[in-house]
Amino acid sequence: MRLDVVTIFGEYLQPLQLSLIGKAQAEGLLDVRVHDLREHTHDRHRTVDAPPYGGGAGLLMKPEPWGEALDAILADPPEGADPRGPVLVVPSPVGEVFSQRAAVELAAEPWLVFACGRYEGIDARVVEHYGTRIRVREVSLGDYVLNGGEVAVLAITEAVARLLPGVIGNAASLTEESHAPEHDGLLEHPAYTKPASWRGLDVPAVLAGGNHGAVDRWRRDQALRRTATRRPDVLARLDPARCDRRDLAVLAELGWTPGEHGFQVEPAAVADWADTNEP
Ligand code: JCQ
Repeated sequence: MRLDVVTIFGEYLQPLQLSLIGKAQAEGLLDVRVHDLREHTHDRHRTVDAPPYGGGAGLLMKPEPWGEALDAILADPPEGADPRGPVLVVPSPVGEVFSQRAAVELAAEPWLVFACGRYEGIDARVVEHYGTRIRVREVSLGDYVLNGGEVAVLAITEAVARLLPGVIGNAASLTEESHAPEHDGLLEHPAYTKPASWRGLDVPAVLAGGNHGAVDRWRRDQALRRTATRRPDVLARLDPARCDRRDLAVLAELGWTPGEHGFQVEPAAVADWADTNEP
């Protein structure tokens, strides 16, 4: 997979040389190329920013350096590129929320281009223009603001690259994790290792009891409870058809009832959760 990253802070992408992503690059599974946007300016100050039309705080990124930088990248496709070209990924607080599903979709692409905005963002015509030439995805990591797209690119790249064949040795560690479809989208159960007792806290006895059926059931209960309390939005989308009687009993105890497509709870629980999680 080829990844081109356009940024004014190339040093921010240095962590991609480390650990599994660095190893994947050394092994030729991944080809990451970082491009300095300022190489596509033509004034003595290498200007990439300007004030917004219509007024307002801060500066925007001018479109011309972006046009030159992205055109140069598009003119140099990797072997085996999709005829539609790369997907242009633009981290942005106003993008679609990034997810494991989006990571799986991007991992199926042979070529991704990332555009790292800074200041108050990039002139809107850049996304508008490239949207007529290639596939563009504006992607948010969540409802908070970063100083630029670079840290988002690190996160997205890690989520995508670890799905590539050969990047993670143990394929089971990919399917046994939170957000894997076979977990019905539930959060993962808590996990424990040695010692059996630590600072007065004991590992739940069922986990050391050797009864695999009981372990599976305990883990499912914990996953349901965790999801209900921490992510009511996720629990609301749980498919009742994938729940057994015990699941329904655990959820009923927490105030959740099955409906046509998902689950419902006393509205107060969702309001409480929003109060603590939304600005
Ligand atoms: C990503 N959640 C927040 C900041 C403007 C493209 O325009 C801009 C990009 C950024 C960087 O991304 C984020 C972000 N997910 O702040 C401002």
